[in-house]
Amino acid sequence: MDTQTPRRIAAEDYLDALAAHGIDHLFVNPGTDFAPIVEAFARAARTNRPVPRPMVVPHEHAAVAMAHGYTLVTGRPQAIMLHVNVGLANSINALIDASRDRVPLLLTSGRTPLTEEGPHGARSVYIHWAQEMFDQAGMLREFVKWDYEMRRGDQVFDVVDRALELAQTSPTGPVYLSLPREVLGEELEARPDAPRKPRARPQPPRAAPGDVERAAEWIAAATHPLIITGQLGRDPNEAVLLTRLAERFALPVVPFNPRHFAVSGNHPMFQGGAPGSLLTKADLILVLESDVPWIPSLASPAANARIIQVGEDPLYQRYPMRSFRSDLTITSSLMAFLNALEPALAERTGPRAAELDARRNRLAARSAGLRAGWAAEIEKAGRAETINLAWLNHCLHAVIESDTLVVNEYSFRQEYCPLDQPGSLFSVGPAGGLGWGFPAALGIKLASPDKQVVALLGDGAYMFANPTACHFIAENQKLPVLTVIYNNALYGAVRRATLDMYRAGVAAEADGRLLAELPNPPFERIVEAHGGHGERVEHPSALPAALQRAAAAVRGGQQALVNVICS
Ligand SMILES: Cc1ncc(C[n+]2csc(CCOP(=O)(O)OP(=O)(O)O)c2C)c(N)n1
Repeated sequence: MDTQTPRRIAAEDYLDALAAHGIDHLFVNPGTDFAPIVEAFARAARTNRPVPRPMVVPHEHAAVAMAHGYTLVTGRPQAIMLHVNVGLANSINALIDASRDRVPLLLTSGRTPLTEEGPHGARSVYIHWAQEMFDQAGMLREFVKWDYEMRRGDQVFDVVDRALELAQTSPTGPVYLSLPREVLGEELEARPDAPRKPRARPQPPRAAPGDVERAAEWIAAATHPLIITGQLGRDPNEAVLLTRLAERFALPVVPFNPRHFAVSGNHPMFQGGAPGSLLTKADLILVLESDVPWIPSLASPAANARIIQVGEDPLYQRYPMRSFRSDLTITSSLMAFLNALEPALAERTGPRAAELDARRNRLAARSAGLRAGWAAEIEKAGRAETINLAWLNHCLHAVIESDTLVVNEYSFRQEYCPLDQPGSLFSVGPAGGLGWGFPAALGIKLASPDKQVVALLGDGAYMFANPTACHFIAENQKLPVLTVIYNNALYGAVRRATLDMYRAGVAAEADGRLLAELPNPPFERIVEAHGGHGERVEHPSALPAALQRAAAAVRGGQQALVNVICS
């Protein structure tokens, strides 16, 4: 036997299996459980075998959110490996975001060695006893579609196939695999070289023709239709198709807490992010991939309005409670539904062109009125002494280019900063686990190195992101992102919630600020410590130039942060 060639170990099969599934990156935060993975990467480098690129991310939350961002752009799931139960625990906030955002990911962590002595890889350090759990996956089972433990080295390919086919099957989402180090380190018998044939996957669901006909019938018969979107636009083609339908059939669109670009803020059918009177006046509401299409405690559709809900999992089966009315519930991918809806609607609305023209004009006038109001707000904001949300968004518009990708963790508004490109917006998922925006922006930049990536974050959201870890990655992995902090020195949402519930309460005497006020440190110096360009801006007139300088630094390959002190 050639003593120079060590026997193949299961960790090598594991990396091969990931590569065979098109996984480009393994985002890692390592520990004592990683030795076979390190060995497998070293062996792959020596033989030039194609394996995913390992990237050390110095916080587990950031590792998962980076993978999340990367997958949003590419559509391809990535893999993450963390250190046993403790590293895994650090990632759960980001996992909840990915899960509720239905992002397919392969989340893995080591498992402390099972054996106390004996086999190669048995326990060898003090922590190996206390890190064992009765049910390591139990802490995250609710947020994954499937979990499993790798039990045999010769089963690696089958397990990885199973994990990734489930993650990518509608409704898509994260899966979890635990990897005991003895199993990863198992020496394998030679395996046959025959190429593995990929297993056929089921297609995303398609609306039944009868349901499309009924939906078209109802939409065509409506006088005051309304479309509410949530996740629509993850596939940019959905936004293209929706825009065409909205225009052709005079359908107003309200992207309500949108996660992606659904329609341009410049389009006359865009009616703002808050439905206002459109919701209560509508006689037909088409809900497209929205888990929460309105807030019932604030406003609800009229009793006689017909509601159609469409989505790949329109009941949101993993939500314990959700009771939005529906008269027609359709399980379908949006592309399949909208493509089928267009001809069905055309057939029914053909003879009513004049009626549609009148509605189109009415909606365009409404939209122009809204736009005039937003412009007036911006104009007033520019004359103020302090910066507000409208002014920040407006100034941001000047640095947004046709290929810019905007990452939003709370403060972005198309009303003041209209976008034009489908696929240009990525917002924090519906669970709102904060800290997502900065690392997601890094993953988005990793997936789109030639595009400008701008992350708009609250000061709270920025601190939840483990900013030092994120700036470290930006510098270390050469991922220059422009981070703009809407810094109100406050957990604004917490204050609003207090005032909503206790406007006449004692807490209101302190303006609801108790537990919501934050210190206001010089965040711009944190980026400087990582080789970046930092700016602090306090006056509205100084903001445009500061953003331009920061954008120029990013174009030059430097990460940048603008700390915008807001009212
Ligand atoms: C991980 C996590 N912890 C706590 C919260 C609760 N929370 C919701 S909004 C918010 C305030 C966020 O502050 P900031 O990002 O500055 O935005 P602002 O509300 O001031 O606009 C907090 C703490 C959360 N959503 N996620």
